[in-house]
Amino acid sequence: MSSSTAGARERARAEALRRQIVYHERKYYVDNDPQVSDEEFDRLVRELRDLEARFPELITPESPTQRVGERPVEGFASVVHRTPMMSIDNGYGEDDLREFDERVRKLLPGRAVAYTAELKIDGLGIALVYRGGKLAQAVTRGDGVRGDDVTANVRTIRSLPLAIDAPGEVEARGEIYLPFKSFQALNRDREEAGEPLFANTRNAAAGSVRLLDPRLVAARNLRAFLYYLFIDGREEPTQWGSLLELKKLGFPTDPHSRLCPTIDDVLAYYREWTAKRDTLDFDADGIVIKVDDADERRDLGATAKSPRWAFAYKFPARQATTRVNDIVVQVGRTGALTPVAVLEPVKLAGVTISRSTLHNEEELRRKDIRVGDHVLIERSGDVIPQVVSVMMDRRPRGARRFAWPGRCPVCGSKIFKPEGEVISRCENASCPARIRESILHFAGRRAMDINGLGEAVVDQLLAARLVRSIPDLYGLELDKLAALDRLGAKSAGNLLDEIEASKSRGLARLLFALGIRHVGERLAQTLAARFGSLAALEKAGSDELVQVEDVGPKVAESIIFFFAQPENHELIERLRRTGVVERAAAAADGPRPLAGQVFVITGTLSGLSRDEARGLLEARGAEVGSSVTRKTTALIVGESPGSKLDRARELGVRTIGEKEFRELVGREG
Ligand code: 3B8
Repeated sequence: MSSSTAGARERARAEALRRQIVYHERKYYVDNDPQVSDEEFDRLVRELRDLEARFPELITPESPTQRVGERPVEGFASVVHRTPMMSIDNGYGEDDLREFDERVRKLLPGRAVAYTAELKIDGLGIALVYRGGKLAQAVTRGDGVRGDDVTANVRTIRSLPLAIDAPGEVEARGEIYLPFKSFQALNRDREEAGEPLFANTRNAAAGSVRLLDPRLVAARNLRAFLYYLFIDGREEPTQWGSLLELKKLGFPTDPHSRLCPTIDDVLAYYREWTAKRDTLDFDADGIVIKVDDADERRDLGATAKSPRWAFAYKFPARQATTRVNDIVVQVGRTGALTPVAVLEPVKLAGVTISRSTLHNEEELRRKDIRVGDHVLIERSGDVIPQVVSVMMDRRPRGARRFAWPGRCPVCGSKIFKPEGEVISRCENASCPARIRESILHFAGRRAMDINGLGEAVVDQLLAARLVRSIPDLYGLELDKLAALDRLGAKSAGNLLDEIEASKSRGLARLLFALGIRHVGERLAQTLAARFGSLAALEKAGSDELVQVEDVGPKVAESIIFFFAQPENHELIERLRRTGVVERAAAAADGPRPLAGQVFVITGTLSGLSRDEARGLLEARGAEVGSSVTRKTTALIVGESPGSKLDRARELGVRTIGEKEFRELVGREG
């Protein structure tokens, strides 16, 4: 490495890059209006990193490359808040809200009190302190008086500015949360890794902020909304003004907040969001209303616990009580044993619930759930229903404690629970339950995507002994298949076509479909790109594997272990003989009919997530951008399109509907 020092040119370039990156981060996270594709953005970051690597003297603590610390922290120091972070009084009924309004107006005679209505984000309260325009400290709410200094972790949240354009002492307060999608991805990864799942987004956000390694926090996609601002100890004249000022300073604020001149407007807001809460990509558990005027707020003051000028009006809890009819143990693809409560069916937020996972043996014991118990269940967001608690006063006399099995309930093999882990596993690789789940995983949408091979068909194939393991799928014959219940000649033919087509889905999907522990969808893509063939990956040693981004010693070991198992070796050999392995590798660099075209997606597509749509396009060589530019080939428009549609019209970019999109990627709806 040369030991030259940065000249004026490099210094200016680094500054320009920093300014651009910060600008784009802000457009993306704060204004919800990205200006460049992820690729273009990454290019800027890469250039800055390279420049800073060559000239370390150019690095500043506020550089966007300096969000993530290199080392784990030892723990979190306890910090006293400059002013206490109080909690808000809350209620559930319309009467509670009206009562709040009457109380407020009685205390402020002659005033026409206006309110700001905000969504109540179900996250983790945080206070950010900036001094001289730089993020100095981030402290959790804690008990309201003192919290934990989590600055190193909060710095990794890319939606929060490390520097703001305000020289004095600024304190901004708000809520850190985890979007649903990131929450689900996190739980999927944890499931694959055999780690316990987070019950809801709040626990996941809180758990993430308290990780000791900022590098792990950075990977969690935490977000934040700010709602409270002091500048040099002073507030803006109104709450609405605070929100505007926060945004002006570059802080993310919830775009759904509304200024409400009367309590009836607040009620309308509440009703609207009670109905629409499931359309949000984060979890909100109610609304918060605040007296808008700062003088009025000062006059109202606070009780010992809560301000008199704010009120949290919770959405109706998505809770219900029902009876536990049975407790069973399910065996997953990896052999993990999961206790499940079989419930007396009950309606909860429009969905009939008849089962609820109890996660693991420890959880079952901790909550002391017994067959015959009445339990309180809850659904938060679109998360699977959870048993919150047992209603002890309703426990029947004969309530039966569940005896944890000593052997696999399906195949009777020994079960194994590693020291220090909470999950026990069936170790028998040919356990029928494990085979069933492996086939379902293999055929799944995100894996080999064999349409029509769902639970009912797989169960029939196994029962009829037409399939005993994954490779058998590729030897199925039409007449035998058509003879199965409820599978006529036509659907049997379609299924065979799908199975045949699955051979060419590409190496990444095949790698994911194999169900190697710790190899999720994303890592499968990385590995496929890096190794290009299954044979090359099979031969890779630990040293070579850990060179790959996102592969640590634990993951490398798991990959090597997988290929070392004789039964996996045989599985792959058999897949090779059917042509799956070669065709998957060939498809990885197969035809790219959409190469050179750039698509952008807006709105929701029916029965297809954005990631899936993106996958379909990218698999055909197209690029998927995050914002409409002159280079965009076409904008794909789903239900409730956003501002990208306006932008496309402005630029005269072609728009296509869902039907046309499906034709484009050769996917019938
Ligand atoms: C005063 C105002 C506590 C809160 C507040 O989305 C106070 O305003 C508070 F003492 O906890 N979770 C919000 C949220 C939370 C609070 C708030 N505003 N939007 C939230």
